[in-house]
Amino acid sequence: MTAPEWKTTACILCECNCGLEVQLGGEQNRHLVKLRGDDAHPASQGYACEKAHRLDHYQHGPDRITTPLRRKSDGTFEAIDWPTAIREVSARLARVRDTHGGDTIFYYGGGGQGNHLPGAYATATRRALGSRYRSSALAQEKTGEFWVGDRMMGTVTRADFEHCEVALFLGKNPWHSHSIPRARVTLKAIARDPNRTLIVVDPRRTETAELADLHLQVKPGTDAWLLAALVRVLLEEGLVATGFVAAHTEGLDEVRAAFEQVKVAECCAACGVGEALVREAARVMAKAKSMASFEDLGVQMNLHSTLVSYLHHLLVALTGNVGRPGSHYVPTPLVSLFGGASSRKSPVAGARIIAGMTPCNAIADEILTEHPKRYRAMIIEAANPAHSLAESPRFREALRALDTVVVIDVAMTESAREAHYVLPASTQFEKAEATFFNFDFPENVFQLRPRLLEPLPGPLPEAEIHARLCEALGEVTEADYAPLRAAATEGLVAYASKLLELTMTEPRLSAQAPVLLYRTLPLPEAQKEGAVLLGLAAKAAMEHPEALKRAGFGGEPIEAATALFTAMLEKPSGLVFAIDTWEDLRARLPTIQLALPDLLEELGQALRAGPQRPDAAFPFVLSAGERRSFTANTIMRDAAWRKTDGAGALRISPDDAQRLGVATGDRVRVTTRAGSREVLAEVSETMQRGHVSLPNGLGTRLADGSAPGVAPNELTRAADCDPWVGTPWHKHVAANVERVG
Ligand SMILES: Nc1nc2c(c(=O)[nH]1)N[C@H]1C(S)=C(S)[C@@H](COP(=O)(O)OP(=O)(O)OC[C@H]3O[C@@H](n4cnc5c(=O)[nH]c(N)nc54)[C@H](O)[C@@H]3O)O[C@H]1N2
Ligand SMILES: Nc1nc2c(c(=O)[nH]1)N[C@H]1C(S)=C(S)[C@@H](COP(=O)(O)OP(=O)(O)OC[C@H]3O[C@@H](n4cnc5c(=O)[nH]c(N)nc54)[C@H](O)[C@@H]3O)O[C@H]1N2
Ligand code: SF4
Ligand SMILES: [Mo]
Repeated sequence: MTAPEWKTTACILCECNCGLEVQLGGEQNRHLVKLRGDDAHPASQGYACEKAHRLDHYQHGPDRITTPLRRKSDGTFEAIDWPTAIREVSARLARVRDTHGGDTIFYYGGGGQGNHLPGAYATATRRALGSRYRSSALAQEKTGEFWVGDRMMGTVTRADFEHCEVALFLGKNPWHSHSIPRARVTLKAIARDPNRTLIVVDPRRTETAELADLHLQVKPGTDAWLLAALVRVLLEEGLVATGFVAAHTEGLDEVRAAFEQVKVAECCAACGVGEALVREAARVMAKAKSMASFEDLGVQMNLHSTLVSYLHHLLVALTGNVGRPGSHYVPTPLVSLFGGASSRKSPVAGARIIAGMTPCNAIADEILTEHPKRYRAMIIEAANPAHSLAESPRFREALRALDTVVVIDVAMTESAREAHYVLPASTQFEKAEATFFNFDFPENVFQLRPRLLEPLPGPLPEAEIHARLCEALGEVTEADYAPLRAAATEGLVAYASKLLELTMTEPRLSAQAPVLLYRTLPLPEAQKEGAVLLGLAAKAAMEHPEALKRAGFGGEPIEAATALFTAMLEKPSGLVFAIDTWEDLRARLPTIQLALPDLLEELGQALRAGPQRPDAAFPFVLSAGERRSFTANTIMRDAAWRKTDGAGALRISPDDAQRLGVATGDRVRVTTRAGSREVLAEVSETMQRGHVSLPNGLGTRLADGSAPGVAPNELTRAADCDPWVGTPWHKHVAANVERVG
């Protein structure tokens, strides 16, 4: 017997989307039986972590839905056929649009960690409905960083950990959460090299902290004090990169003046890190040839999160770590997911819209009101906000108050259970898919993964669902397709020219470009859903001609776009689509604005008030949603996929455990101002006293009614969020812990 062939795909469990090779087998040859990292993937280069090997639990999840569902008046669901589903969903949404305005139809999601084509197709449906407000998980994690980055340097940066001398992780545990290519290889290389320094800021002794040269083990929620001290040391000890600061920034004097009030010793006492260690860290950062840093959920979902983002940006700018190898850069995106501030506000709560997104924590407020412009309908696609957003009970209540909720998902999720209609999607291995998390530099990578498996008869790819919805809404017809089908017979360039001509002259067709492409561009079956990429490649060719040209896609935009698109089809393991240079990046850098007066004001207030003191009734700080070896948001719903920590234990320090009389495996009750849950305890040396931690992605309800672990947002409150951008304080929830029984 010959061995089964290795097929190309990618992992879908975190933003790295490592390239994979898979052997199929098992029943009907539909199981992913052997998986390995794909050496030909230009970014991951053969790397994959332990989670990827268990992807068959996603493909064969126990909650898979295979037919459209409609809610009955008694709350249960009935199966309906696709023509009925499309007719009723489009009619109900059109009625909401015609009665209350398309701006009351809210769109949530568009992609998880590895599937971003649905969001691209959904733009056609959104525009057909006149929908104007949307959001996604990014608006509960990254919008503070976007807002600060945009105001300081007009953009968001990423960093070059592969070549940095100093690596700084702020509220991030990349050993488990990754987010940088080949994370463990890179971390070990930095740790091993005596000339490089790994600095970790985390209250827990994480796997990454264990490797670190300097672990700044802050008290939970006090990063603002630590960062203020670090910046102050730079200013006080003359460690500012004066050449860079003079050439590329303005506002140093205001920053200096504001930092007069920062007392290093007091800040160190406030955050619980020794002053000598803080000074050493500041000196190491300042003296290094380069520093790469990454702030993540430990600070972005925590007290003073936007202020911390600002102080972090100051640290980077004052040490001159933008635009040189090993430091921060601005990747050339194929499709930008980032964006900055605008003057737009959400219609009811008046919340700041950043990168086009309503803050997640404000969504329920936008619905649970009598305001005439409240959201009336919601389309939820490839996301599970009833589980992932703060204060799940209130979010469920908001969904129940809507006229129409449509969920497009592969599984019967917590969100799907609240829907009026559930539309089943093909899995990410049953259609072509792609990630827009493309952040590499100077060579940036893109992969259009062909489908691995024949689609099941019931579910449809999102491209097909949106095309059918737009057709049912009357936005696009066979007559619109005809000229494109004709042009396609003359080749890709003729086709692209025709598409450009049609979409430039008619706004309706411009809005429907994804559907036009999907319906008329002839592609191999296994890559069919990639059609929209021709349009996105054209946009990239117009916006970044130089970077694309360096990667071999030069010429007129149409030529460049068609060449790039052809290469995507020909290279299933991914390709370099853009090449930048550090010189070019430096030349394009705008003047960095060091002084943000509103945030300097918040710094002053924080320093005067001191860190939050615990409430006697809730003496613990709960971090609700830690990334562990076997967590992957709610993409994996099969409890059996977890090789370890199946129960999703609460981690607690040995001191606290002893005081409460708790041992590993005992049941404890965690109570917050929002709710109370029982869970198993794990006594862990990694935790400091007063800090407890629950994993993310647990507590999903399975078909048999069981729900191992705790759904973290049963314990959080929507009002507990950042005053500027509304990001939640999930890592800092006041809690009590008691022994059960
Ligand atoms: N295994 C796995 N990997 C994932 C995911 C997954 O579900 N599972 N999800 C992906 C996604 S969507 C994201 S956004 C990333 C998130 O990646 P991370 O941000 O790295 O993940 P977390 O574990 O949520 O939080 C990071 C750290 O913050 C620390 N922390 C808690 N409180 C504080 C504090 O007060 N100060 C500081 N400095 N740190 C604090 C925690 O101890 C924790 O180690 O992970 C991605 N990767
Ligand atoms: N308390 C607390 N809450 C948190 C966090 C935390 O740390 N603590 N972390 C937050 C963060 S950073 C994030 S990113 C969010 C993640 O939360 P969400 O953005 O809501 O997304 P996921 O849990 O990743 O769910 C992805 C959904 O996509 C579905 N899906 C998978 N493949 C496909 C497909 O091909 N098509 C379609 N249509 N659907 C598909 C899955 O079944 C699942 O329902 O959670 C956030 N919530
Ligand atoms: S979980 Fe992330 S790091 Fe691990 S294999 Fe998948 S994409 Fe790569
Ligand atoms: Mo995330």
